[in-house]
Parts: sequence; C-alpha cells; structure tokens
Amino acid sequence: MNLVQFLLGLSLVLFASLFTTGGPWSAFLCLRQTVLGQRGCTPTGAIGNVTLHYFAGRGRGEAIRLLLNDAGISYVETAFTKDTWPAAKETGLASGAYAFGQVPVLFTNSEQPLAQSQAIMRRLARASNMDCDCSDLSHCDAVALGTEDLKSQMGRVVYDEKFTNEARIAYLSGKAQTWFGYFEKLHQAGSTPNHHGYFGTKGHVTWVDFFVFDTIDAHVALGTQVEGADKYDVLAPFPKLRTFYSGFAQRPQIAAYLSSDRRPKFTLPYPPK
Ligand SMILES: N[C@@H](CCC(=O)N[C@@H](CS)C(=O)NCC(=O)O)C(=O)O
Repeated sequence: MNLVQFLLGLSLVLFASLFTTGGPWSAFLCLRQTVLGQRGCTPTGAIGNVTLHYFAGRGRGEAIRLLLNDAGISYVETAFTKDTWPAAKETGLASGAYAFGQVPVLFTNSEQPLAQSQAIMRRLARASNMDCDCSDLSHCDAVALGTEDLKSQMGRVVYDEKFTNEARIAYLSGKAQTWFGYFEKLHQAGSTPNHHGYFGTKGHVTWVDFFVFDTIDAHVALGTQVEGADKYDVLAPFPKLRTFYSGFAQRPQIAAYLSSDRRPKFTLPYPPK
C-alpha cells in the first residue's frame, strides 16, 4: 500500500465514522443554529396563500390556527358548516384535494393540498422555525399523538348526546386528570419564567407546544360548560401545566388571536343534561 492509498483509506474511515456518529450532521445543525438562528430538523422556505379547509368550530383546526397566528402567516378559512360540508367533501374527493375525505386540509402556493392535522402542523413548523430539533423528533411525535389520544377521549364525552352533566364532571375529574398528570411530567425542566413552552424541544417553542396548549384549552373550555360549577378548574393540581398554559396564552400573537372575533367560539354540540 502506497502513501496515497493509505491516506485515501484513512480519510474514508474518518468520513464514515463521522457520519455514523452523527458528527458532520450535528456540526452542520449547530452551525446553522448559531449563524442563521434556524432551529428544527429540516427547515423549509416560507409558505404563502394559505387556505385552511375546516369547519367553523375549533376542533382539529384550532392548533393549526394558533400556530398560523403565532407565526404571523396570514390565511383564509372555508369555515364549513353541516350544510356546506357534503358538497365540499364531494368536490374535494373528486379533485383529489381531500386525500381522506376529511378536513383539516391545508392549501398553499407551494405544494399539493395537505391532509392530517399532525402533518400540517409539522409542515407549518418547518416553514416557521418551530420544528423540533433532530434529536427530539420521535419525542415530539409521541407527545403530539398523546394530545390526540386525550382529545379523542374528550370527543367521546362531548359528542355523545346521551352524556349528562355528571358524566362530563366524571370525565374532567377522572380520565382527564390522569392524562393531565402525564403531561405535567412531560413538561421539560429548565424553563425560564417567560419560557412559554417546551413539550417538544427544550429552549424553543415548537409545533408540539401548540397541540398541548390547544388540548389544555379545550378542557378548560369544557370546564366552563359544566353546570353547577361556574368554572371547573381542571388545572388545579398541575402547577407546571398552569404556568405553561397562562404563559403561552400571553405570547403576543396568541393573546391577540385568543381575544379576537376571528376565533371560533367553543360550543357543545349537545347541551348538558
Ligand atoms: N386524523 C385526521 C382526522 C380528521 C377528521 O376526523 N376530520 C373530521 C373533522 S374533525 C372530518 O373531516 N369529518 C367529516 C367527515 O369525515 O366527513 C386529522 O388529524 O386531521
């Protein structure tokens, strides 16, 4: 083996070992974060001409609206009702825009219409510096899917016309409290007083924080609808969640959105019995 072959072999080994240990990638991410201030795993360019196809209520559209507002991305909405939805669904399915015949679906100037709320949130986060860091991707997915699980349990209570006021209290003081306990533990330590987040990546707000905020907010709103309790305080045993919730609500764009008339009202499909 001559010197050239030796040096070539050595560089190949070094190159391969840097890649398998994540060396150059980590170094690149670190550089990008330090020099360009870009966080997240795979940031993409800005998006524009956003239309959110969803119903007129909060539901699965609300975390998306919160992120859009926070990121300063302007958007319009379809605000479907039970009367306008059937025709829209037919059109969306026929054109291929509604991959699963459901909404939310996000229309932008740059890509095919995008279905699935979690995919939409990740897409928006990549365009607005709110994606999770590479090391946290799986954790972020798990937390976001956890919020989906909790909201579906809440959905079963809210959308069951047979559920009584007592059943709602039982849910809020039972299963919801158990799950809030899980989220209380998932809140990342080391936050500063005006942190506003960190269910995804420590030290910076990510799309996951919007899902957690929206999930807490939906339960707080349900608490206000329980008869006989002016305000059922679902956050009482959870100091970290309460701090997160109130801090996040004070992010300037979020605060402006929460108090605006653009925000759909929280409504119960069936009045409490
Ligand atoms: N996994 C989907 C679920 C979407 C979904 O269930 N959408 C409901 C509204 S929240 C819908 O479009 N319902 C009307 C229909 O299925 O015709 C997501 O997270 O986006």
